[in-house]
Amino acid sequence: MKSFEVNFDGLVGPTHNYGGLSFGNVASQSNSQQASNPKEAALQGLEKMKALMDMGFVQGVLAPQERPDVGALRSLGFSGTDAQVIERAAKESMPLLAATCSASSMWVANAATVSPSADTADGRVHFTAANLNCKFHRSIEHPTTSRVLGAMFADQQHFAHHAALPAVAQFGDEGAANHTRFCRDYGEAGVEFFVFGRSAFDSRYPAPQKYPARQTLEASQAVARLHGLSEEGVVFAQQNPSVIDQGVFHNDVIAVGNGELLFHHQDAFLNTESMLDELRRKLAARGAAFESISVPRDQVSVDDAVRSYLFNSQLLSRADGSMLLIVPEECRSNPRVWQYLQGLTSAGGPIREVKVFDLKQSMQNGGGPACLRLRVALNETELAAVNPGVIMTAPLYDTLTGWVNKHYRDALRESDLADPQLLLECRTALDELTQILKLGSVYPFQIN
Ligand code: SUG
Repeated sequence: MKSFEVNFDGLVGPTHNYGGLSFGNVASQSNSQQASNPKEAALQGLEKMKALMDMGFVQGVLAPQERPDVGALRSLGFSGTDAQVIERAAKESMPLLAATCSASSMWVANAATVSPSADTADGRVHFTAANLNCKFHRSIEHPTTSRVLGAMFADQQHFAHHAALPAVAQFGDEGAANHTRFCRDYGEAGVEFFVFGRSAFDSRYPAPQKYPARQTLEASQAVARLHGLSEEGVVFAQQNPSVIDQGVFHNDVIAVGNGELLFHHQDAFLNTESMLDELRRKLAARGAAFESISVPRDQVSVDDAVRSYLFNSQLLSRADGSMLLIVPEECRSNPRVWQYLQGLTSAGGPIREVKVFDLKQSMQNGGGPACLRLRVALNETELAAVNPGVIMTAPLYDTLTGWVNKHYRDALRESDLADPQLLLECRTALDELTQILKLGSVYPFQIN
């Protein structure tokens, strides 16, 4: 049976703004308080989705969330009408209002961890929503994420959904951003690679000193158990704590994998050689020939990797067996990274072509091409069971660009977040979107 990797991209929400909310994420911190352009952000994302669809990849779309999150503000003691809740939060605690306005659900690589049916004990595709509990603005995403994923992958014969892990730092889970799957073919059993930043219970694992390690070993192990993965089908590896301290807040900022290939920075991991050996051995047992490309620090420094987002790229398999790398514009404007990429594609290795996309609006908050997509490997039967409303087509692209142009503002500053009209605009837009994507009622304002 044919199988595919489907990329579900997060649609940028109408409140996209630069709140400076993510300590440890260099871009988020350095662009704090700049004016954002939500319309441009959403259109840039849609353009990438359309381009991949036009290249022949199956492309899906994942809906944004209702913001400001009035329910979250109420849970923190702000009361009155929705407009009063927003007004009081703006007056008493702008940081809380900014957090509840973040459009951060667009980085759907953090929405969930997904294991394809070929890897799981019960032969279903498993999803665990990420608790994202390292940052308040992200910790409020998972209830709606679960409802949206449930509406997209509703068929229980093929899809199993798990609630987010307990919301404590010991089980900090950032979803697919710290998870990669290797395989010979998407439909065959593969090896799932979980990368963690620290251990919650075992002090033998070193931890970063300056910035938080968002993912724990214990969270990754729990997800692997929930998904029914076998011992031979998983590898756990620790991120190098010193790169976390240089701004690598997720593994997908320093490594990307696809098929039988891991493309990573020389300094990405601890105990790199033994980890690569384990991957090689476990993949060989699956009939796959694992390969890795290590980018040397003297060609591309960790700082260049963080600034350019070289590794936050999409590594895609083409019909002829070669691979394509989708990178952000920031890679072309960095001379060392661009030179490295020229060498890479002409070296006769698996990566033959690089395509560049302008995703500046998202990049300024630390979200590159890989952050914007959730990968779901599906066979033909499973793909047919996905809600067809969320699969990108030329007419859907036209409808969504029209929808963005109709509802989104082209400038948003912190002071605009206090405008109660923004909530109404968001609700009106999302109500229409649930009809476009045929999701049913997934948002708090629709359910209450
Ligand atoms: O969690 N930025 C996100 C970026 C997530 C990137 N995702 C992956 N690497 N997969 C984060 O740090 C910034 C929001 C702000 O500052 O307004 C933010 O949440």
